[in-house]
Amino acid sequence: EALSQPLLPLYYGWFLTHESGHHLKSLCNKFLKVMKELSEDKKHVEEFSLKSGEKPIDFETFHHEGPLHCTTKYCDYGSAEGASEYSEKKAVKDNYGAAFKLAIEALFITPRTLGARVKLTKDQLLLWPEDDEEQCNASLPFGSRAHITLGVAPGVQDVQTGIDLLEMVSMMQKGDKCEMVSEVSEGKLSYFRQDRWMLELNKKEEVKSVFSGYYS
Ligand code: ACK
Repeated sequence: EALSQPLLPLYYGWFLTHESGHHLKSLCNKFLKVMKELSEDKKHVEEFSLKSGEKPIDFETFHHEGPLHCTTKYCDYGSAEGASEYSEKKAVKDNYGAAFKLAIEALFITPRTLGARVKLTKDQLLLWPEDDEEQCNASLPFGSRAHITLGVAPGVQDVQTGIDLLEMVSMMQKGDKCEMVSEVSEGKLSYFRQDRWMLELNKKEEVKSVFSGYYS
């Protein structure tokens, strides 16, 4: 028997296919290898010695649970503000279960999080929630938070990945981006102070995904 009330998910988002998830993880491992080599290279000791009192990044302790995905709207099963409005949107209903290609433009790492920055198309932005507070506060372009969490440090929540990304995007907008550290074969690696790094890929990586809700 059908329920009279709709069920709202923990979040809506694009879920990577098995194959694309695999592909993204191997790209990420290459990035971590570059970072590890850099951290062992004496030339870059400065960038890796933290002055903010945080411990240096230990890549080995990062972990991620659940499916690889790019969150659009966090609904908390309906408790989050704007959850039911979002689920009623025409774009959300029309695209539920549809397949999308997502473009990965960068990978980033901080002492707390490891993620992939997603560049959304106009059509994909129709599924982006209008009420992203942090993004509005920092007056960043719509969809700036779009990312896939690949790992978080022990005791850190996944939501931090998007917050870390927004901070880096905000610094980039202000021209506050610290120096480009090196050109590696995959792209340009930049350092953002306090052990934050971003690898802007020369060639955007495409991953396949399905737009859906996560209910567990
Ligand atoms: O890595 P994420 O994008 O960060 O995917 C997970 C997913 O929802 C399930 O926890 C994201 N998430 C959690 N809380 C929030 C929030 N308040 N705003 C936006 N995304 C959130 C989390």
